[in-house]
Amino acid sequence: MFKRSASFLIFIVAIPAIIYAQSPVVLPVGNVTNTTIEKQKVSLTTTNAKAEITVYSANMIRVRVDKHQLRPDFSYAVIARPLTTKSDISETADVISITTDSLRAVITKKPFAVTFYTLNGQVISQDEKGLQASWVAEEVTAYKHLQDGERFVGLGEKTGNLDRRGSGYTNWNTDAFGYAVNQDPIYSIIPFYIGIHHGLNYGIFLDNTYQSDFNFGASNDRFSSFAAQGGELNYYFIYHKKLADIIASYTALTGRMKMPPLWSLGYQQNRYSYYPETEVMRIAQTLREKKIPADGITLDIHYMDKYKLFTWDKERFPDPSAMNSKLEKMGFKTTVIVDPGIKVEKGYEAYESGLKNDIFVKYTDSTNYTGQVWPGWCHFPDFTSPKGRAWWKDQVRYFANTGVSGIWNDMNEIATWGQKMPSNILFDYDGAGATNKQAHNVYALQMARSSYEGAVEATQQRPFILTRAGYAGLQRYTAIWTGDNRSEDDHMIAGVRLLNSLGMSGVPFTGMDIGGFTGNPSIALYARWIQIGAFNPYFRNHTAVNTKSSEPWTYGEEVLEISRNYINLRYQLLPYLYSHFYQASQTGMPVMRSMAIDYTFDPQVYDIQFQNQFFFGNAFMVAPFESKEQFGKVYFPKGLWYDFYNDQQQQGLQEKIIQLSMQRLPVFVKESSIIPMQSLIQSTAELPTDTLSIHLYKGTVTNNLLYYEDDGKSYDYEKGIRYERLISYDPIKRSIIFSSVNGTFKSKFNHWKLVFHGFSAQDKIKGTSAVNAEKMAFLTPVSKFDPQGNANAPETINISTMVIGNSNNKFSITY
Ligand code: NBV
Repeated sequence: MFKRSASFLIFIVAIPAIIYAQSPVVLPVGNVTNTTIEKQKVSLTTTNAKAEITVYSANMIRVRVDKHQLRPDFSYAVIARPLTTKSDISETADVISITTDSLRAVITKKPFAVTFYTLNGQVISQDEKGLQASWVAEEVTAYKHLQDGERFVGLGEKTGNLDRRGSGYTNWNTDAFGYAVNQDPIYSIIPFYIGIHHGLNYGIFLDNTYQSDFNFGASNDRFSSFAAQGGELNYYFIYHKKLADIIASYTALTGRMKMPPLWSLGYQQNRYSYYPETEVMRIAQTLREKKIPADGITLDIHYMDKYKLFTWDKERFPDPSAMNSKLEKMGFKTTVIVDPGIKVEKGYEAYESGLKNDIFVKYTDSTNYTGQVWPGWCHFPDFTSPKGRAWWKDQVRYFANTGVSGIWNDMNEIATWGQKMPSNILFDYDGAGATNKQAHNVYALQMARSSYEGAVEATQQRPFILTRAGYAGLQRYTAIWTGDNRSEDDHMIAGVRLLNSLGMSGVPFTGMDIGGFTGNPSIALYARWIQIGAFNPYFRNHTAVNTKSSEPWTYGEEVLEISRNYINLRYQLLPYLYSHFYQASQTGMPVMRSMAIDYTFDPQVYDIQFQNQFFFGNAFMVAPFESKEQFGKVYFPKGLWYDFYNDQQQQGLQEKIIQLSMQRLPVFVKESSIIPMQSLIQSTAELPTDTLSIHLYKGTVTNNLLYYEDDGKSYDYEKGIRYERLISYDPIKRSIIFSSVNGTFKSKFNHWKLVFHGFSAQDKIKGTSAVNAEKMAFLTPVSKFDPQGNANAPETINISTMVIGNSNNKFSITY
């Protein structure tokens, strides 16, 4: 009896292994047969593979597995090398354990499987028993056990809900004109996501440029998985207690953005296309006449001579340098679009020099690949070759020489008519050689890199670079926008989620076409969209050819006033925004933040009613609603909240129904916030008054802001020519401390006006100057256009203020 049941047991246990081993198409990694341990790295041989586990930092472990010998290490995304860090690696007959200061990885040998634990033994992530990692033909997949209640966020520019549980995604850069709000894939890919369960969160970055597929429990209740159609299983596992630190580690690995030019944070007016020159000047002039602050004008494909790159249409733009310098004098910078396709045309300079330098991507028989785009049949520069990049860098000088300040990289998925670029196109891949299957997803990243490096070399200033497609690490070179959305309410809201997801995937400089690219928005939709746009990192207004113009005056007087109100606000908030961009450049923390970053373990944040609420920097919580809604439900996370427009206070951990109005976007300020603001300017070329207003919101939690300034255009800040000052609010000590200044840049502001919100007379604020009682308003009341009506009443706030001279020394305010 005993004997029988024992053999029965063995039989049950053995079944999966037998099926696996006999499966004609699934090749498992298999059992570990050999181990070599050196310092922070374990190299393994298994039945069917080679593997390498490296401690990258105390919080990051890299796993590489391939059917072959591991190839030389190369990545377009990763710029960091492993940090020397304490790690204990031990081995027994069954397992290898790696312990760092913050996590433990245990590799079982039979079969090869990895589990990541916290130091107190909680499972963070583990390979799914029985499946682990395996190949089906060239496709490699890692299967991770789906944890109870596990959520997934991030994965870059992906449609869908904030919590991606139950969904699957494909990573393949795709031209997705007028995409549906649930379409996948769209333009850009970043194979990095964050998993959340049982009060823990971790990140996984699959650094593999082939098409990859992520499954977060779609069509199964057992695993989450990530797969690549070729190449090695090469992923980085990141563990931190806070989600923000996972972003910091991920961006330490793949790089952070540098400071953008200040002007690029202003309002940017685009359309497909503004031409001829008189039309461009009319737009610029009207923005100034109507007092709509703006910094950027963008020229779409019609500036070129028959869409040929590095040319100007001589009739439409007879003297581009003169036009750009006129614009510059009016406080505008010009951005031009570039596409990768170089027209095949004898005698056309870019074509001839491309041929001469042999920089185009090729078929396997060494002929140049030809595909069709705007100019007709084209060849495409190989941005994965140093030679191709050098050529492009030389070409983009052309723009710098005509006074262009921004380069907008479009169609770089690569988009071609037919959208079926063959697989047998060869790329240099920095010497390693690759087919389109491996190189496709990094083409755009390398194009943006070439534009960025070319512009920096030509001007020695910070350029504004924009891309449509990309890959992990794109933040090092470029801003990104979400392509050809539609003028529909759900697109506006889906756009918010796209930007939030990009932010959690390491990209802080993001925007979307305000008003929608295809079609025409209603008046109310345009108004709501421009309000939301004022709280997007990249404030881009754009529309397609054959649609209504997208300038703020197109939608009537009321919308013009509403737009002006919010664009004005954006310009007044530039010191706050700029400080947050500096934070992004130092820590990777995005400017536009999903609530999941700071309130990761609050389930309400993922509720579909509230998942679109986002933070703009540390202080503002924005609740975007569709323009047709009369009422909206807002979720207030833990803490105390102020209504931005009237300072009404609201306790957190509550939902509240609010009345909506076309004139006003619901915005709330978190308690203890510190918000530096300047006087209104019409463009960043204009200096604000020399008083910086610092708004302080009384609260119960400590908070600080690193206030930042620099010259707004050069890289001198990297040499210390910057102005940094930490402002710390401590409600227990009842103090606000302004640290002494760090850096050698001289602030634009000689006076600091401290503006106290929520403080009362009993608070007895004490500083170096007297306290005054004042009233203020953030918005100008919108006129009532009916001649019978009166103007709308302003929403005012009672504040206390104190003006102090700005010296570089430390000082404090107490209350
Ligand atoms: O260059 C024209 C457009 C541009 O306006 C848009 O922003 C890009 O996403 N471009 C795509 C080419 C194709 C438009 C149908």
